[in-house]
Amino acid sequence: MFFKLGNEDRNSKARAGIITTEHGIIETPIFMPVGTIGSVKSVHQRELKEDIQAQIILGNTYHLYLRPGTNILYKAGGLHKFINWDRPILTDSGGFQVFSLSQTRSKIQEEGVKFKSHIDGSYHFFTPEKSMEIQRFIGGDIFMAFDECTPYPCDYSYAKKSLSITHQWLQRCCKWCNENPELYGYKQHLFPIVQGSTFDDLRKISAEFISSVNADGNAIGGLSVGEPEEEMYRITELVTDILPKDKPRYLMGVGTPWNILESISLGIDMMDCVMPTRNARNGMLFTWNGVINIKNKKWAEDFSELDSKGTSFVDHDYTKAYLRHLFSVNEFLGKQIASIHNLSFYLDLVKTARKHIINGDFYTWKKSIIPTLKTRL
Ligand code: PRF
Repeated sequence: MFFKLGNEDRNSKARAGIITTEHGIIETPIFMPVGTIGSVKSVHQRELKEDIQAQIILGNTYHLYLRPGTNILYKAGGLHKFINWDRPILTDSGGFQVFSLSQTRSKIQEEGVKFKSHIDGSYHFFTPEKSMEIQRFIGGDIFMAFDECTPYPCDYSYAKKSLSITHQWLQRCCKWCNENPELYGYKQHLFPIVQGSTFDDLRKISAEFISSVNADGNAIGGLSVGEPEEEMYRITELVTDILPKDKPRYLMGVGTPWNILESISLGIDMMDCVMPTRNARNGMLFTWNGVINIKNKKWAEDFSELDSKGTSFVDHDYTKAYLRHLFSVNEFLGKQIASIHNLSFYLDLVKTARKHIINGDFYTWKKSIIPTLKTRL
């Protein structure tokens, strides 16, 4: 069985479960570190596994297709072998990155999307079939349908037209997958993506259509793209109320520690975001006591350990004053320490949330902890 639903919280829609893939199990709710181009930026695979205890990481079709390309990935025996990561991998389909990174406005047609590489300006054309083919070469345990993530704000007529294309693309993805088996001898699970911007009726149509495909898991896209947080929560709940209960639900590109807890509370099982790593590289640390900007002068002579409640070795081996120094002289090690810290915190956050779901007190715990998590230290 791919997903086993375990405890359900009585006072919220939070649930604990287990996903089983051929590269190992994933205990949900889970946060998935983003490893866009075959590396979680500035973190070794060994640290990811042993220290951060990541259970699954992400890769991106758009980036891996441009570099190193499918030929090298295939010769390596797939992404797991290429990067020496033997736990599960999920790949995003490329659509979202095409829109956010391509040099010119990428052109979407029913057939697919034309885009200009952000690396050398060369032109490329992605179709749902092409995205599936690249994701077969990458060999992720979970891979995503090709979709369009609508921008925010988005007018109704555009969102409606875009949704219809995303749904047609899903059917083409499914057809291609049925006709083209896996390359590396293990199963890849295709997740379709609900879109529909912030329009209730479109989201409802999309969630019903996506559910009817009967995939092993389902995703919610098109959120956390600039809309107010309340809108994001409202749409997430509307969609999780429709998606099947016995399949994992993945909210794409979310978010802050409090977004993560609120999403879990609305019935989300999987999340990913560049925030813990990207913000770490800019000196922002998320902790159980609140948010720290380590570049701030106030830490210059603070010789207390980085995070007394932290689970990672960096939290106890280094002081705030030392990390601030590393940032002020722009040493690589500063970004490395901050990234390991933030990812360890995010993984600890979802692990603790899971414990509270199992204990039956998730809702009160979440409510009491969020104001502290948001505090600026
Ligand atoms: N679609 C895909 N990937 C995504 C998104 C989406 O809508 C988002 C939106 N937050 C992040 N990553 N394919």
